[in-house]
Amino acid sequence: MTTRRLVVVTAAIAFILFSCINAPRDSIYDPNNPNRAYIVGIVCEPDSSPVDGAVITLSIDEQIIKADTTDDTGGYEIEDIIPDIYKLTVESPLYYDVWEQYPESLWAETYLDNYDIFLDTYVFEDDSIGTVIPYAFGAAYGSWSIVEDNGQPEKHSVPNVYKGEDSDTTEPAISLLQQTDITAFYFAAKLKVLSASGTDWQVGIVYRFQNPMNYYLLKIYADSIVALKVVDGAEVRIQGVAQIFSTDIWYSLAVEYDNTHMTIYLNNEWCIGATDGSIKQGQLGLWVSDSNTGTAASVFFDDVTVQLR
Ligand SMILES: [Ca+2]
Repeated sequence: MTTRRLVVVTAAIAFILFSCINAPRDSIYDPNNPNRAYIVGIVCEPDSSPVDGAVITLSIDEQIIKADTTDDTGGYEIEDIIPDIYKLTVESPLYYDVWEQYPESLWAETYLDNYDIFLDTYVFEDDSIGTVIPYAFGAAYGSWSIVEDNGQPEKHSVPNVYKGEDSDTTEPAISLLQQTDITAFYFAAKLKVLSASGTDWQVGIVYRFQNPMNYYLLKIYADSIVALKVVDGAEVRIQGVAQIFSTDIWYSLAVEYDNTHMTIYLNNEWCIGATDGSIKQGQLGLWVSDSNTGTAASVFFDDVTVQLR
């Protein structure tokens, strides 16, 4: 082999070796890839207003790898992320349950510029006992207050719950979330009727509430679940299903509503689908009624979820 040929062969081998050694740096899975992922975004409430002081964490197997805290504009930024699959969580010191996203693949060259996160569940943990109108709520008819309930912790966020009570024979008790003019949404709440209630208890959630005489209502009785609307003070049944409900048990009610179609879920399972768009928009809220003389309906509500569409 001539010297020149030896040099060429050596150079070729060196090039191949060099290429092999460096090849992984072009891989999105390589921790040495210089183009590491980042996430930038805003943490918001359901109405898009910013959440200050929310903590965003990236973790693997429950170990926190990176974290950031939102500023008063709700903004956060996590950079220089080692390529991997993460669990992304957001926790706010006030009012909300933990938000979680898993898996989130953050390989190199993953640039997430508008990763906005909506916290959507009101848990009442930061509203003091006795509060009549808790955070995010705006007005209440009848008797409402924040109380403690430490029972069945796996069924709801403890200890605080929002108690509604109706003891008169005329108007139901209604507490409304602050935001008005909501048309399309997902709205859910957990509720438990206390066994001290009379036999005529009726409880539920209201939506597109315009005034105490006009709104939609999803309510449960001891033996059925019914979607209806209240028009000029009179109930108009839309659709219902026979179902046994007991006191002292937590149930989850939810309504998903686009312009005209409502889908109703009981304990996170499809229950009723119906089309009705005569009331176009309004507030969301909680509802309790007992129309018998001498008895009252008492209900705990918790984990109220609002997602605007
Ligand atoms: Ca709670």
